[in-house]
Amino acid sequence: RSAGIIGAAFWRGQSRLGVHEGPDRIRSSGLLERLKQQGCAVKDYGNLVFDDVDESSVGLLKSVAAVGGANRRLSEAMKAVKMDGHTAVMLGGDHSLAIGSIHGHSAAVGELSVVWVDAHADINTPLTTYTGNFHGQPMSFLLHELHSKVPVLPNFSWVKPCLSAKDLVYIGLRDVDPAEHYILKMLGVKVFSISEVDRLGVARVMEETCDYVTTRGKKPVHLSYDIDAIDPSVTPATGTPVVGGLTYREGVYITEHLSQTGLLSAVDLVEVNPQLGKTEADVQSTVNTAVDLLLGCFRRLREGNHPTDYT
Ligand code: DIR
Ligand code: MN
Ligand code: MN
Ligand code: MN
Repeated sequence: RSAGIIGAAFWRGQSRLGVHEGPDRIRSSGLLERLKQQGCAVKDYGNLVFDDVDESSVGLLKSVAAVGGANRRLSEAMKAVKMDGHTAVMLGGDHSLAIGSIHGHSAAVGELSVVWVDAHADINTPLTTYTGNFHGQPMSFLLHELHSKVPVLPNFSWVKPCLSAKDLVYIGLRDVDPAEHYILKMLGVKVFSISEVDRLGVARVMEETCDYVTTRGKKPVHLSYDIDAIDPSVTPATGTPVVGGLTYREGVYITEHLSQTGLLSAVDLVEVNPQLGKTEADVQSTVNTAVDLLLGCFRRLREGNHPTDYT
């Protein structure tokens, strides 16, 4: 078991400065060392270098060509990391990067299941968005079912839908736009909103998530984790915090449980914005939680581990 880490210091999928500092802050909090300590081989592919492209808007849509171009690069990098045989880790950056991450993952391994942990559904199309931010839209580019709803955009012609709505599970939703809610219902997407976490408990939610995923064919799992899924009292340093989120323990449990299935093939950890903490303690709490979520993805158990647990 090995981790292949890609930094994607990209922020133009949303408007708040600082989210590009995520990858380096997460690294400097000891992610690589701690993965190695827990017996995981690590290869750091460094931070991607993105072309300087035209940052102009198309209608309401912000930085269209930049988002398309950055994701193209990420898709190629992700594919290469999977071809090298690692469990891929994409450190964002904003959540628009899931376009390239999931696209590249699927290009390497074929059909995927996606578990999307977020306060938001990020399933607006370029026509339903009212913010114009691409971090609220990545899923619309990835789903076969929404292909006909997505217009042609500069630097996006390389994106081919690679995911079926039945292979997507959401956990933690609590801020869903009306059009997004309509899309989720229309496509029959499996959603465990934060209310379901309240009602069922996180253990049952994860059992049902894994049952759902395994009955659909045990495809490799892509976990896309937006740090704003966690309650802002724990992870305040993020661009669009929403009250009433997952506890630290629920958040880590999700990663522990998925890791134990042996199906986890790639992870995104996005939307950590070190410039948005009011204090250094806010930033550290956010970054440390991000690190703990990633350690959980690589077989760390809070009860403790010993070397054979990791193999
Ligand atoms: C909103 C907010 N639904 C949008 N989305 C966020 O911009 O489309 N996603 N914050 O992470
Ligand atoms: Mn998100
Ligand atoms: Mn979010
Ligand atoms: Mn198709």
